[in-house]
Amino acid sequence: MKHYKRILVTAALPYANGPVHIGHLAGCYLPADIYVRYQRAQKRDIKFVGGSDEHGVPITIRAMKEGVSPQQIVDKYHAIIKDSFEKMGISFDIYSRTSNAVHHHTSADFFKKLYDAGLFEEKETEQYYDEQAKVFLADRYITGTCPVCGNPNAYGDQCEKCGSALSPEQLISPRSTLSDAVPVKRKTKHWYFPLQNYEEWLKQWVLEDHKEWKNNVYGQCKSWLDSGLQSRAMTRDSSWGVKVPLPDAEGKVLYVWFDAPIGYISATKELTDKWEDYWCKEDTKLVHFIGKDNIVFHCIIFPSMLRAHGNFVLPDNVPANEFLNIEGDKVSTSRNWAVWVHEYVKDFPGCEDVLRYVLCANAPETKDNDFTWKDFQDRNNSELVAIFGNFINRALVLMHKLCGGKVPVFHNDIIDSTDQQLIADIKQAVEKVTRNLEEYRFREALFEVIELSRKGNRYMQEKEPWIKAKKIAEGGEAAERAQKEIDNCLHLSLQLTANLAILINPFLPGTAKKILHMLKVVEKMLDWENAGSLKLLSVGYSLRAPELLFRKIEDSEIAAQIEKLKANAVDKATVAAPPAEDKADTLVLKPEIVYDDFAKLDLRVGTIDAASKVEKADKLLKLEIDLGFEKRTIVSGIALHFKPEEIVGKQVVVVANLAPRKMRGIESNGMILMAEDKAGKLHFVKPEDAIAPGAGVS
Ligand code: B3M
Ligand code: ZN
Repeated sequence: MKHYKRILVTAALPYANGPVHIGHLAGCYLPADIYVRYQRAQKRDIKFVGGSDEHGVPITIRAMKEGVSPQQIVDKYHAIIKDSFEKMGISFDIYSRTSNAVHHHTSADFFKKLYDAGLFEEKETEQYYDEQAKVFLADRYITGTCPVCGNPNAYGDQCEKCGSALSPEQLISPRSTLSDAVPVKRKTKHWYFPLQNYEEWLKQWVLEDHKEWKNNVYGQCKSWLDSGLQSRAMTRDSSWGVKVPLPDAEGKVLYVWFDAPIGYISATKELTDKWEDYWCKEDTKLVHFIGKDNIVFHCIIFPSMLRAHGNFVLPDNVPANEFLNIEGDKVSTSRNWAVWVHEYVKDFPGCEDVLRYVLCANAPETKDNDFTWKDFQDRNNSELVAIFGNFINRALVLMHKLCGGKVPVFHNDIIDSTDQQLIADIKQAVEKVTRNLEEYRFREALFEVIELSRKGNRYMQEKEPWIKAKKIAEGGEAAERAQKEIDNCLHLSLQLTANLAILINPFLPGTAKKILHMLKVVEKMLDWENAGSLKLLSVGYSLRAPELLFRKIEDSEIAAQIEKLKANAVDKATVAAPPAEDKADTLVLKPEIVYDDFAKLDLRVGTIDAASKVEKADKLLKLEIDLGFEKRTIVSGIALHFKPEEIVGKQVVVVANLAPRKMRGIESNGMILMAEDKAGKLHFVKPEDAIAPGAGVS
């Protein structure tokens, strides 16, 4: 193992075009924070940097749609995001933003250095431009008439009516979907970074030298490298972003994925004059915490940029998590299927540690995982309250009752095997927690801490100090012995409590603080080197009265959250996936199912008899579908993709046994299957030749 002198931890810079949800926390901010708090307790030289990613197309489009400036958008969300992190105890040493001047300089200089070294390819291409919105248009932002079938609403890359693959050039009378203006062709020049030149080096560096990376990370890198890398444009035509630092680059900015990771460097610069120690010295351990959709950028593209630049260290590890689903469904910001952090902290004040606990205990470390409110409640009530909190509370209450409010002496002469077992358990737990934390297995580490408190409860149960207390009244030798046994039990239980404070601190820092307060000890006690010690509290020291660490969470609170989630969600069928711009392709399948799961679906061919817009719902169409044996009303979220009159007569595949559901007051009886292409456009799934409606599909 390499010896490192200092550690630099980064957590992905969230886009400042919306608030953060619990999936973000579970994906990278919480694990990063746990790791950092642990390393700080180890007294290592560590810095934790983050900030908002304030550039990129989604931000400019959002600004355009809301009729405000991009700066107004990022100002708003940067403040909300920063506040959410603070409230949740994500302890960045700096939380910066990429619209800062230092970042603009740093990323422009980075680009210039690669440019001067001749490491970019310059290419000129022709692209459609919207003169009104003043932006170049990606294919999916252009519509026009299909040259094949005459459909007036074909997209720049495909006609949905006849299925022809198109390019924007082929559209008759093309229009911009942003402003409805007629787009014009413009030549545009961009600078491409030839990733293929780094392929051989990457294969060695990732696939050979970093076999220890998590399977999900290593696997994704391998599949990118196996399919071959290509040049990637590192500039965009836009007025929002870091200006390309070249004389002939008016209206060009750096591609958001070029500048954003350099934001880690800029933030470190802002944080400390010694930033070069962290970025340029080989004995720095650089760790990027990210979600799985950012893997290629952090493991392939950014390292290639760093290598091309030459002055900087490369990441030692990129412990990316998978996704956290909510109540069985993928988080979707456009559908508002999410638990927002700024709302959680308002709804559950004082329960920040509970969310930290649940998200870590259930972290999507190796596969996608599900957050449910029921699980949240169960983990709080039956783990935090009933095990961890209960043990500490018992230890303190009994100490006050049976030992006069002071730490009792430990009588070595009567130590027994139960005591010895507990002592061994403490030492072993410390080792396991430490190893798991070092190796980024936060779930397991947390599990070991809770296990240890469970053992504390068992110990107490076996020792039964409350029964022994009855003997004291009897007086004599038996009473003396009983008091000694009580002393030993509570002495060890209190030392265990102090140890639990140290071990839980990286995960639940607020809880660790509360324990410190009860034990009347200073924060220094939380230093990791104290973990495993049985001399953390001195004999005769008087402690405060216990206060409850966690409160019970009631059924009504959970019901209210589930209700809120469902009420605020836009129906799934009504929203197409957000544009895939600035996202890596996800190569990951849903978990395997058995045939029986599939066989539960009753799929039928239907014919659309009628279609009409649903009032006050831009995205919904009300469809009357003929299933042969009956007619059905189905509400479908395809209105942005199809005009009602275009789809009458089309055949579709219907999920015919889906439970009915009300949308905008209309009962929808089933749903229709649609395929979604990369650009987020929808296509009908239908039999190749027209057949009688009602036919089963399997
Ligand atoms: N803003 C993408 C995201 O939030 C991006 C991360 C940048 S990290 C340098 O998924
Ligand atoms: Zn067509």
